[in-house]
Amino acid sequence: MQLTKDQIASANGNLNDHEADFNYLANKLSRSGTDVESLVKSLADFQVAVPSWALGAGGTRFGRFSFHGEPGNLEQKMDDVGILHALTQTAGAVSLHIPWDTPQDYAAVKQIANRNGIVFDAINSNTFQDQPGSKYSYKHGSLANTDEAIRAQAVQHNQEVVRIGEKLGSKSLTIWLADGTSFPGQRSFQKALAQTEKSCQEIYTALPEDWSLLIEYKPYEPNFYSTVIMDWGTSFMLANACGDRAYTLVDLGHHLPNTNIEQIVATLMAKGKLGGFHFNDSKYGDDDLTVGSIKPYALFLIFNELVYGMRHNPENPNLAWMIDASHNIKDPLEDLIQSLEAIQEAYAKALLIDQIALSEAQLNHDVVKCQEILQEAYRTDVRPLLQRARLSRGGALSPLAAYRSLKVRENLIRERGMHTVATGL
Ligand code: AOS
Ligand code: ZN
Ligand code: ZN
Repeated sequence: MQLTKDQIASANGNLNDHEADFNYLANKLSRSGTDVESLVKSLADFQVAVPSWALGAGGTRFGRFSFHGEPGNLEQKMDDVGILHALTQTAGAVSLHIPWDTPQDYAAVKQIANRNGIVFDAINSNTFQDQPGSKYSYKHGSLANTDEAIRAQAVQHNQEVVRIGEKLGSKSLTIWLADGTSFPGQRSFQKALAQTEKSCQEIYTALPEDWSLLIEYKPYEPNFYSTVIMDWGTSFMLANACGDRAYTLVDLGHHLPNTNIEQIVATLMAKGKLGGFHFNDSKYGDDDLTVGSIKPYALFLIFNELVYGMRHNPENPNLAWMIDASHNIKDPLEDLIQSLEAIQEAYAKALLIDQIALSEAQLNHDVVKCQEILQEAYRTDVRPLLQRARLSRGGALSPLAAYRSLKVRENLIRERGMHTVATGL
């Protein structure tokens, strides 16, 4: 199924209310010196990758409740991203996971991507599960395994993932490792780190010249005593040990409670080493909840640093943005629409911060003013700007309302059936 611009325009209906809301806000912002046109353009240009594993109902180890009309293969997953992009105009990329999404027919997959205006962003390897047909098990680790042959198998898998990504036009490889220990004494921390560094270097040196390596960190889970790449410092160290095109990837859910993620972002960008970003939200840990559903102010503060870094740290690469969430009870497409909207909202509010006034207030040690400046931006209802950005590209006034009124899920069920199972979930 594919949504046409005409269908979306008809779902949009009359735009008079939008015009009134937009003009009111645009006038207000212009009076305080905001260039509204360029702000809307920045929003329209901002694209976030949808991971192929987010399109089906994910679930937890306690069960998985399938969602009707889920995609059953890679082509259908790409169609789903196409639907999201048509409605939101901000999901113009997909992030594949190998081997879950190894294409059978590259030409067909690329054709669907082209038809929907979707590019292939960072590609993900998987050495946290044993794959059918592989010789060794990753039960006791992959890139950090004590056994050289197992490490070699994991390195080769990553190289194979790069070859697949090359055929699709990806330019970066994301590594997330489950390697770690569940019990004290289980493994030497120093040896595990040294082996991981060596394995990462092997992967890095075999990368094509225009590729980069993104190293994700996570403090715990699935191992509950230690994770080899536990924090940004470890990832940063490994990236430095690899070379210029290796970077740290920040996943919002991969921090211990109350960690100041915005400061981590600032630190990494100052050193030109923030390469990728996984969006989600959480109450406790790596909950992978809808972006902005729990801590929208924290997301705004993080975006403030991202915006600052994008303006002031030219040595930092363009970031690979991706939503990293799974869903147990919501329609995955509706959830992704909500996440995409929350990302845009936080970005728009961060763009509204009066940076000149803020740095002046900082120099004057006017702490109250500093807070007021941030909150002035945060309290602005930026939704008319988001609507304008979407409409400027032929998207929906309200993606969620259009999704429902165009009966997308009902159509997908008609096409695919009630009980489908997405691969890799
Ligand atoms: C795992 O917790 C990480 O967030 C990964 O980025 C990602 O969710 C995983 O690679 C999906 O398989
Ligand atoms: Zn992640
Ligand atoms: Zn995660």
